[in-house]
Amino acid sequence: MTSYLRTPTAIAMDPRTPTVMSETASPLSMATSPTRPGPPATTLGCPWLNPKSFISDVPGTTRWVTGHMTVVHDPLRTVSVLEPGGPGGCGMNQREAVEETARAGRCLYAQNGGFFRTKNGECLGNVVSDGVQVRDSGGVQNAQFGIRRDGTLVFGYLSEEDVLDEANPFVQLVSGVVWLLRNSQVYINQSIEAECDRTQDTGKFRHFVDVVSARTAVGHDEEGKLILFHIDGQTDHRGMNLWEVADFLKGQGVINAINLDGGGSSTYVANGSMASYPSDHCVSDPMWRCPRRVSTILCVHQP
Ligand code: NDG
Repeated sequence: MTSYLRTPTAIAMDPRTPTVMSETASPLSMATSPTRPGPPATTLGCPWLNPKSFISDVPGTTRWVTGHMTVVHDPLRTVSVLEPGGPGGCGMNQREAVEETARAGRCLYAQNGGFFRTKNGECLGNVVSDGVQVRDSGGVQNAQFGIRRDGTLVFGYLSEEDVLDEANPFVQLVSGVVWLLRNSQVYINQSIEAECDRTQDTGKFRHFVDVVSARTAVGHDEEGKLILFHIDGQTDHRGMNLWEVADFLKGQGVINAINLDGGGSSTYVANGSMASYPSDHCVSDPMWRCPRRVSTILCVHQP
């Protein structure tokens, strides 16, 4: 179903919440410095960042999942949506391994982000990267995650006017498919009704939701901290369906969350190295698994 939004219903997390440290950064200055200066990426002395790994059983099943949750205290200054391979990557329909894009962006931690057209690599949805509007979905309704110039975290559905707002513009914006949690409630059935399922290629919308697979998501907790989430899997065999992801995140105190690109695209990079187990078979020898070249990534970097 392709749907276009009439009334915006996104949830905004006000940055004035005391625990959110947000300093307004100029999108212009961010736009002009795509590569961050300074020493090689390291997590030493980053009290604003808390990466965790887990091996958890999925309630009610015999399945175990492995993954990562990365908690970021100051997302306005430390989280960027990056185009594949660097600025201009979406315009060239480029796809790149998360490790490569993360290296160029000097990311401490990174995971894959938005969906792409599998036939030609086209980035899908809205993309705003470090203050630069790269791509506009033209009002197609899918779950969004964005950060506005004043540090407000935005989750949910956006009208075209919202996306283009100039008073408090988005400095980062990426589109997923399925608003997993809305105000602490599972919002999957409503998402199936409301969203454009042509953004994903896993099959019918319901199958995309119900199948176990590797998954990637982003959300926030009640203090306004950003939560990056990733699990390993293999479509139909291992991982979680979206109901299980939503329950897991809810159990971790996540208030709003959206589902990002998953399956073979699910990748987590820590300190420059891939820390996830990809599900795509390598072309050279299918015995081995190879990271997929993907579209945008979410990058956690030094302020
Ligand atoms: C992954 C997605 C698929 C999407 C493709 C390209 C899952 C389970 O990447 O839907 O079309 O973005 O999220 N699979 O294979």
